[in-house]
Amino acid sequence: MEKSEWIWMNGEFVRWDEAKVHVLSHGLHYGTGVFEGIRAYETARGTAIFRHADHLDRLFRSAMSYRLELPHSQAALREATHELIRRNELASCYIRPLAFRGYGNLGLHAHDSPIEMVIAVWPWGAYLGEDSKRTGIRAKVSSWRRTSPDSLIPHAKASGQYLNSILATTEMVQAGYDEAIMLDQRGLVSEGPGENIFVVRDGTIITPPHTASILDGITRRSVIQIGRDLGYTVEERDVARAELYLAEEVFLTGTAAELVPVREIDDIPVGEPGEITRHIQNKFEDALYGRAEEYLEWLDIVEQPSVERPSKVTS
Ligand code: PPE
Repeated sequence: MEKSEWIWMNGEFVRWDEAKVHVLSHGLHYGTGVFEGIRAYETARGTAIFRHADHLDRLFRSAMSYRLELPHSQAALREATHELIRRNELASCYIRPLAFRGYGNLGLHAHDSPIEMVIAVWPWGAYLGEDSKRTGIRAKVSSWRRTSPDSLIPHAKASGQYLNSILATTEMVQAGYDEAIMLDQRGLVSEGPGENIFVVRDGTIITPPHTASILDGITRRSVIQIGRDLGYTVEERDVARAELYLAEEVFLTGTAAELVPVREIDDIPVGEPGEITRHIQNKFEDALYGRAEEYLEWLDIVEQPSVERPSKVTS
């Protein structure tokens, strides 16, 4: 990964290489943490954090689900993130806030360990490759089922839960594909290891519902709204595995991945990125880069301090 200079850690700005934890930190042993993945883009109005408030809301809901009382307010975290981006002088970046049980006591009585919080920002290019956003990827249905809602909390973005995504990713890489698609405990389509999924059938855009063990993706929400605003019918309903093969178009959405078309699933061609996928992808990119008036409210602009410019020397 590409380093930046500063990391925000428990209320202070520390050097990237100095942001360290004790090896007996609770979160390292049991995955007791919650996090977010957010992106900031360079726009004509300055660096803009996409749906920042929605991401911070989700962080607090994830924390609540696992009974983690976060020691900083949403407003304080927002301000810390703005300052961090300014200090690192980044025009665009990926933003990773993380709250975890730190060093105190090991064992399953988690409340004995204090909660630590960090925010890191760094430049991170397209997750599945820049080309894949244009040409599409090859996906494989995983043999690993997505975390079921009766043993963990798919709605929470919790550190330990990502072992499930890592099993699916490792299997998919070894088999030679670009990304995995996971089914839920019922055998219906759920999502990717780090993305939500959409299929297009008979011109209708369909995505699995909240009851299919998905993460309530913020890109998913944006795409549902953009799709409807563009006049498409968007349905949240269960998707059978075979519908992946029967679909006219399939695409994945996520903060890191953005919007990635799927051109092949289980070696069955879906085809080149389709018209509806491209239509939504273009509008979504306009929203990210501040080119869509109707979605400007999604952008949290990082204000730059006014710099005193030396007055021009005239001869
Ligand atoms: N499902 C999962 C399991 C998931 O991790 C993500 C985000 C999504 C759906 C899409 O959610 P959203 O980003 O709000 O649209 N995955 C994050 C972490 C990826 C990683 O490799 O780490 C991300 O995209 O930032």
